[in-house]
Amino acid sequence: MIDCGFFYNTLVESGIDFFAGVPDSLLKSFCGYVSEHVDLNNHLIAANEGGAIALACGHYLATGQPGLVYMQNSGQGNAANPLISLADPDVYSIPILLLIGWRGEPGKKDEPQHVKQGKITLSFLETLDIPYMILPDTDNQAQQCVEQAFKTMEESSAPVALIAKKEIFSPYQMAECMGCSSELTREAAIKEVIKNLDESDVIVSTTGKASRELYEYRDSLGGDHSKDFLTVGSMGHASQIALGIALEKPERQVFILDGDGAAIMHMGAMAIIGSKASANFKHIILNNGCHESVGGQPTVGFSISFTNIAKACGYKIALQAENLSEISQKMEILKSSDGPALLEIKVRKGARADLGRPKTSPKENKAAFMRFLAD
Ligand SMILES: Cc1ncc(C[n+]2csc(CCOP(=O)(O)OP(=O)(O)O)c2C)c(N)n1
Repeated sequence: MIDCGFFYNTLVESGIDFFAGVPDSLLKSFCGYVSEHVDLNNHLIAANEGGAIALACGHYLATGQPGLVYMQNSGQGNAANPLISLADPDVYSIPILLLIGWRGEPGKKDEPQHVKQGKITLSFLETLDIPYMILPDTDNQAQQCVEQAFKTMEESSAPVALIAKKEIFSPYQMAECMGCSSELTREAAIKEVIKNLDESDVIVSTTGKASRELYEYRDSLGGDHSKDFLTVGSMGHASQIALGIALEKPERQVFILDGDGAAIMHMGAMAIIGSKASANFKHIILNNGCHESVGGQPTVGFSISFTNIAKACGYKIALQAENLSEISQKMEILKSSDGPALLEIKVRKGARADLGRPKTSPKENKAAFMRFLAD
């Protein structure tokens, strides 16, 4: 295993003084270490991976120094455009060191949404002509690997990638982040939302543990998952999936259970939602101020106003709740008012340690959901 502090120092000694990225479960320890050791001007948790690439490009333009961009391989798609049309040697030729967590590595068991991305992680980089190295699992070898990556990056003045396999970094425990005084858990908030829904209502739920909690709650109620579409991958796109449904099914209320990190990742979605007078569209953001599903690294969720953003985008109403009785009260208003409507629920960080994963496949989920919608 590689010690996070050692790896961080190796990067700094090589000349990295700027970090940007979107956290990943495989990079949890490293991301946590960076969050606690780099000041806020030199470490930005970006809205999405494309934004992280652009931030590192800006840093390079201003300083002549390459930045480090970390991401889960799920973010390669978001990063592709600025890698191809900004940093690429055929365009501005900007060096960036990429650190990519390899979910779905062939031969290792992982969730369905990671399998394809895992298979194409390396060939994707090859297609983009980005040289890569798979991080070896000792400190000294990792140091040599970083030195080699720097040499290649300096010679080409272009991005170079380091690939991190599962459990490559030794555990690093981040201190609890402050911010939300709420006692309410995301899971309890989800249960309260479901309790307040009508029989015909459907839900599109966001990437990460929120969907897993929703799935387990439905299991505990008898196992009918047909009203829920679980957005297991495609982080940040759940609200547009919901809008696509809402526009075609005006007789049904369509609820989206979003995360603050996911909502911020593709926040432009809110402008499009607000531009459609979709009376049946009901957006719920479970705001815990962090990317809880992948380690709890902070988002800017607690320093922005989702309700003001929603109103400015054209949502008809935007409400807030912080406890169970407020949720039940605001859900009544949400259901009886014309949308697009928003309810932001402030929840605390954390999840059950024994939280399971969906036992049915995405295709089974899709088929059941479509049958329910067609009824
Ligand atoms: C494009 C992309 N980048 C990163 C990830 C890894 N990832 C999965 S869940 C998650 C955190 C989601 O945070 P938030 O929406 O705030 O929900 P929370 O986990 O806090 O409930 C991240 C970063 C991903 N799945 N897809």
